[in-house]
Amino acid sequence: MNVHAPLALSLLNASASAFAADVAEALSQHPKKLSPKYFYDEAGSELFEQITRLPEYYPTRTELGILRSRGKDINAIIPKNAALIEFGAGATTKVRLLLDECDVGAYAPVDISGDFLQAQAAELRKDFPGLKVLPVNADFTAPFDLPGDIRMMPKVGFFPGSTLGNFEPHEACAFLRSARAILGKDALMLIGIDLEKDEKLLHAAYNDAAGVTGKFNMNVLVRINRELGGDFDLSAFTHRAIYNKERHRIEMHLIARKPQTVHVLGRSFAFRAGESIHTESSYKYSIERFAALARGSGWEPKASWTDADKHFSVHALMAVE
Ligand code: AVI
Repeated sequence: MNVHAPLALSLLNASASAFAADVAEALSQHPKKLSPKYFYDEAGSELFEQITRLPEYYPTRTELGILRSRGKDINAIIPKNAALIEFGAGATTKVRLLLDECDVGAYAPVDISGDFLQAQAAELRKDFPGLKVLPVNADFTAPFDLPGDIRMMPKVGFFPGSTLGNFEPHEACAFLRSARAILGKDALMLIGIDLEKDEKLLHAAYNDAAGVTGKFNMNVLVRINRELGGDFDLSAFTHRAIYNKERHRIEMHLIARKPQTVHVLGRSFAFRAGESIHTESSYKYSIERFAALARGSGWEPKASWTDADKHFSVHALMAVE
């Protein structure tokens, strides 16, 4: 028998019971609110990849454009033979742009999905034969140990995609502080942040004409039905994304089309017609507000780059002693 199987099973059970506990709490609250981290099962991750290719969803291609055009400037800032540590590991398109342009000696992607991580690492080793690829199987929002091989190398964190925008401001601050502690004292951090802009563009990006974002949002109900024995009637809910100007964030909601009672984990949860489950916030920053957040979280802004329309930004931060 594989000696790691019991550990893997207990981790699986632990994450299943965390999902169960969070859903039970989310559906008992007023207003009902669930963490966006539960979007990303296999189907949800695939739907997110589709979102990144939608004509209305500007963030991914705009950030890629910045990384492509500013590769030389980024290389000028980062130390030679650095270790690049990516927080979360999705498609490798973005990191490949950095690896093509910058003098990086090692790459350590950190992600909770071990299989996916190993597959991505194998591809990168083939394409960048001189690069040490050292995947770390861990939850990047909690403290984790860096691989011993990079202990003596200068560290550069990489957190693209404006994933920080899906954290509440206090969580964003806690993440940046934790990243500062993990990376150490002379570290740099490269981070992609979506910017405030015309509400119409934001609205279109999160209410796409093809309905992919709606499917992505609704997938969390599919997941609750499958994994927690839920009986959500998907046709009785609808996707809505609105811009909350005061709080500088797009909010995604699932709205009950009619009064109903849903059963999950053997418990009943009542919905009024029009009642919402708030499933995600996507915070949009100005350059100044992001710089203030960074300064309050152990980092000093060193440089920032945007596209010509100022839709998206990439920041280089320096760890403060
Ligand atoms: C992953 N994250 C940065 C995306 C965003 O734009 O907030 C998730 C997303 N939600 C709806 N569309 C994309």
